[in-house]
Amino acid sequence: MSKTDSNALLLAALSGQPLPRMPIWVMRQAGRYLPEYRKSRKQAGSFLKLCKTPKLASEVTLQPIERFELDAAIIFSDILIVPDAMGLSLGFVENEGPQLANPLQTAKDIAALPIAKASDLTYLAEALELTRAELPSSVALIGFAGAPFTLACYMTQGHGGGEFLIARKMIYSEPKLFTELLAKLVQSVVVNLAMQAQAGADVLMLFDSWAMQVPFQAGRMCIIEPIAAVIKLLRQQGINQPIIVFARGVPQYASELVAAGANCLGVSWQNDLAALRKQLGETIALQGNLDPAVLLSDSATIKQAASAVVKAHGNGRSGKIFNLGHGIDKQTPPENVAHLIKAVREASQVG
Ligand code: 1CP
Repeated sequence: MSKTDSNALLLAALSGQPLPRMPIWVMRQAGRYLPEYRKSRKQAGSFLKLCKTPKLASEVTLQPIERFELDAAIIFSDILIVPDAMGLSLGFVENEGPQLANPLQTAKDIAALPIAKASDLTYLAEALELTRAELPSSVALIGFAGAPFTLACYMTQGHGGGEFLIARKMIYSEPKLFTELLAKLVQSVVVNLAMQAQAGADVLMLFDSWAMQVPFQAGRMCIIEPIAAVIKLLRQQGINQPIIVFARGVPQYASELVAAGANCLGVSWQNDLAALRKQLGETIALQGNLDPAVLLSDSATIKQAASAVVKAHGNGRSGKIFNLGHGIDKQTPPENVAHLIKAVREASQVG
């Protein structure tokens, strides 16, 4: 098959066209499980330097594409660059992870919070431009952002770990203030994603990685409405790229996310993709959902588990994209990704 056909593959899957096989990419495919990533990271000196230096971010984005037959590249960046651009100052503590130096503590902090400006994220636009110029036309380029609720979790707590109790408390004690914060994040995410679309991203993805921390009665306020607003504003600006929404661990919101305008839903590994397909009918593309733990096993196990996921996607007409159900683990042997890609190609081949 020619490379150009393969390019059509991820985008064709997103628009529900018939495909010769299922496209595949891997969440966090550029990262610590790759020795070449660890080398670039060491050379850059820090994770942030890697994110903020377009040439290095682009180099790292391309590494998994050079090594494996993947159908998409996801730009190397982080969801926390948006809070950084809003003045919270992102740092990275070795062996601990990302930290925001100025987390939001008072109503005044939230009132004073600016909307992110594209001019503070030009390094990301440049990284996308460099990457699109280098990528084979066979490979789609994915831009991404954190969804408003997940960003609010980090912006109130200042770091990962824990259960984001500050954000969860605010849902009950200061719902108006929390909604105000989410509204500012909607605007900032739109600025960021519109910029990425203009810089060459073929597909946009929203990560609501902590959606499962939302109490059920606040699902509309925290997840559905902010995501619907982001999609609506992007479409109003004429941004037509397909949008993948990965709201982790909350299949109960699938129908509402379809109604919100998502073109594809990412499915977590804990959730039943076949049941979701049945529930949603042939209205939308689904992406997922192999457990990343499978990639710590052996080629026979990978083959079996991969075919089960291909089967779960079913024989319907609507879009099917193979991926993990969350990010790849840093202990994954790289050769297991090659085994996975081979297994998915074999299991999903038509005819
Ligand atoms: O080299 C290192 O030690 C840094 C580890 C690392 C990497 C490789 C971080 C810090 N971010 C990234 C890259 C990254 N982050 C990508 C790369 C593109 C790819 O997929 O190849 C993406 C898509 C993200 C997005 C991201 N960052 C999310 C959403 C996706 C998810 O996994 O749910 C989240 C929640 C983050 C925050 C973040 N950044 C880094 C870490 C370790 C974390 C998690 C912090 C925590 O909650 O403990």
